[in-house]
Amino acid sequence: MTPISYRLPQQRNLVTSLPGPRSAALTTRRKAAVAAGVGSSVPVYVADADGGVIVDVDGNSLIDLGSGIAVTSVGASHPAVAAAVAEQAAHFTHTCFMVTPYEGYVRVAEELAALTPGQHDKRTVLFNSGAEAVENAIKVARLATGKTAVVAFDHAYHGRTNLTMALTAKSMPYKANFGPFAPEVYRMPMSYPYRDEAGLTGEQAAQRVISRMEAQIGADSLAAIIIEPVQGEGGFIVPAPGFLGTLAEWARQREVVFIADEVQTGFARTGAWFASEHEDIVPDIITMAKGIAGGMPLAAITGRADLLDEVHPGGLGGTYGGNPVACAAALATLDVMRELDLPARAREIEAAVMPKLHALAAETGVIGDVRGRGAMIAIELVRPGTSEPDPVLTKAVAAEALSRGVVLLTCGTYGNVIRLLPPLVISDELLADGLSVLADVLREQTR
Ligand code: PLZ
Repeated sequence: MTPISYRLPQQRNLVTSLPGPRSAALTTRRKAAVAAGVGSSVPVYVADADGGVIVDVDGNSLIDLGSGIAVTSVGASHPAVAAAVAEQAAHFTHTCFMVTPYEGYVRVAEELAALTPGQHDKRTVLFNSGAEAVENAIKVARLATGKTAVVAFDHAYHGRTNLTMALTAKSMPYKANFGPFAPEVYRMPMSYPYRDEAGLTGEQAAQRVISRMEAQIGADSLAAIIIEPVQGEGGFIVPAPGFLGTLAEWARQREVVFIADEVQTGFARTGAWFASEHEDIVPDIITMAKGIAGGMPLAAITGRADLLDEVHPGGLGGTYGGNPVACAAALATLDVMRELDLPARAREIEAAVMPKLHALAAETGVIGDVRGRGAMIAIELVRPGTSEPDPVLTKAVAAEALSRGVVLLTCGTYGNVIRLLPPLVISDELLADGLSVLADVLREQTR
């Protein structure tokens, strides 16, 4: 990787036990002021963050292996992003693109047309969150096709708004008691190589979906298929090769809009600009957010011009969508990603991490599967000698790693997946230290 200069020392350093007294005091205040429904995986409060470290209000330096859920790929305070934000904020923070437009929005749209897969004519709309991007991709697909049904998959995560809750698979905590949900959403079996019957190919897994779609919905009623090319919250599930391509081809022939939800996988995370590229998929519409703007809230849909331009003027938008400060941050972030060749850096991280996790699997016997792409890597924890999920061990490992100064996120339908999503600018040394803590903890917990 091109050498990076960091503002904060890139070291794990604990000066109190966790949470320290200042974090504990904030937790008390929080309980009296913030709704209980908002959780935090880690009970320490942040004072600063840079590169691969998070410094808490008690002065502890933690290794960040989560990037705020795959957001801060260029770090949480990259100087180029911070400067672009300050510069734009000094001029105007908002005018509303639907009232008085500005160039930053147009430039982001031009960038996304060039970066996303496919050479076709494309159009873009900007939003504030991944869920909002997903909602709007479905709106466009329905209007453009004149059809209503939408297919989503087992283990899918697409957001917390009403339509995206309907698309999301997991009940607890995302959906339970929040219904009724939006209608015309159909759920299909995902390709999940670790848990599918042995030898099931991607094409066969796709045929299983296709025959169900034809029997239960019919292509004449189906507006869109939405899928994460590597599933995120559901457990970093990488479908078998050929699964995505077979579905995309079936959709293309039947005028079903193929939507790739790349909110978590996009922007260099998986070792390519977009995960669709690993399978040579050219989605009709791509949803994006998270990594796009170095931590500022921005989301987008980019897709076929003929689909997006079907929508009547005024049919898409929102007060803050494509906020000028967020657009400035995105333009700076994309420059940094190119300058540092972060897709290549994600592949380097994969090459450094995968062998260590495979060795740990052989040693401990509780890792049923090691999977992922680029710097989106996971281990699925199971009871020894079985494929039975072990969510208790998973939770214990994340908690113990935190107490030693490593922020590790979990995920998965069964709560038994530890996922690694380090900032792509993390140093080799810090990444190695974080992994050695994970290894130590897992060895101790399974002894
Ligand atoms: N699509 C593929 O991963 C967000 C959400 C965590 P928003 N994932 C993290 C949580 O518990 O809320 C996500 C995603 C994919 C859509 C979304 C939604 O993006 O920006 O959180 O709305």
